[in-house]
Amino acid sequence: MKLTAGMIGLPNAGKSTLFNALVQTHKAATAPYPFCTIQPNVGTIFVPDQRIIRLAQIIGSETVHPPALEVVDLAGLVQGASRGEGLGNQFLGRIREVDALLHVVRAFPNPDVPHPMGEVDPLRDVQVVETELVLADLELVDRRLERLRKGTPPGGSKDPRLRWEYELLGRVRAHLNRGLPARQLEGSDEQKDFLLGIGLLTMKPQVYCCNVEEKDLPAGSPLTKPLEAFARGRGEGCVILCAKLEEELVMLEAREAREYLEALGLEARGIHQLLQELYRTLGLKTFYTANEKEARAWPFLPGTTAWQAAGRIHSDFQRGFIACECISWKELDSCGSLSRARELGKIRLEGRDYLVADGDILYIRFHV
Ligand SMILES: Nc1nc2c(ncn2[C@@H]2O[C@H](COP(=O)(O)OP(=O)(O)O)[C@@H](O)[C@H]2O)c(=O)[nH]1
Ligand SMILES: [Mg+2]
Repeated sequence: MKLTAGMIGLPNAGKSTLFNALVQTHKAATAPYPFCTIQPNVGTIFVPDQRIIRLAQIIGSETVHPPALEVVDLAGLVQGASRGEGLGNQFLGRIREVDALLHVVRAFPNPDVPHPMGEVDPLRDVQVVETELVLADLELVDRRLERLRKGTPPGGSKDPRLRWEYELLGRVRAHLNRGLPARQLEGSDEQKDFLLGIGLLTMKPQVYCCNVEEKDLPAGSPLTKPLEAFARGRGEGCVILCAKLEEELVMLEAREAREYLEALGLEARGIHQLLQELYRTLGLKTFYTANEKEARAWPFLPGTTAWQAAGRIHSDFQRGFIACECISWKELDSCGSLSRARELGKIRLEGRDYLVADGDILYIRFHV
């Protein structure tokens, strides 16, 4: 199971350009026409991770597999999508399937690329897209409330679970009606899980990605400030990058790319920051497995047990799970080798209910 980020934004925001940079291919066609992207493009993206490089060194692994996420380049959203405009409903259905949203926002002025709303205004664009998502969510909430009402006897339901749902949906409805995304509503974890589970689009964690002209790196421009302030106010991530530059960088050798970045006075690729922000927004942690053949990083959500982790690695590991040998990356790094760590008694033996921690290196003992 890979976690998936879906790219949303108005047509010509630079989604396909950024997608190409992220998956390091030229799979998605880019062009200055709305609806150039019709079939969603799916690709794998790797999150930069220093720990796995050191881990592979210590163990002597032949190959290295950094944490991987899946990214989907969705068709552009236009005003009226919730009423079926553009590729409307089909598009909104695709968003329901992803775990997080990468909201690409145009902040490059280039007059050769038409803007669907006439002029470049990042905050307004975000609000246009958000309004469509809010309207789609309102429709979904109304349908559910209608169903609940139909099944309810006069005087109200006696079932506490239905009353709970009814009350929660009523609160969400009022919140959405004020134009606000469902994820900004206060609530318990149980309520949040429920709202995610029924497929509310505005519940999905979101990272804003401001696509600027190269000259506006790394700090952004007067155009990006209102959106940055808006994201900050909500406690959401907003990354400034230039999709075109990112796309050029992936075509260069690593050394050339570094020199190019240095010449521009930049410390790192924008997509690295974007991926880290995405990881943080999803609340992801990483565990590792490593042998002579390969070192592999596994993104996971907090609350994952050793038994569940075993199942991620191989179904046999889970079926025949006996125990799990475990050492933190930090301990292994300071011991310098697995044998040394064993001598020092740093390798713990954990049972199936052990809660995996960020940076754990796991060796599953199993018998089938
Ligand atoms: N000047 C400039 N043009 C860009 C940038 N990113 C994308 N474009 C151009 O904008 C047009 C639309 O980009 P595309 O990635 O297809 O947008 P999408 O509709 O959101 O998928 C293409 O002609 C791109 O070359 C950028 O950062 N700067
Ligand atoms: Mg596109």
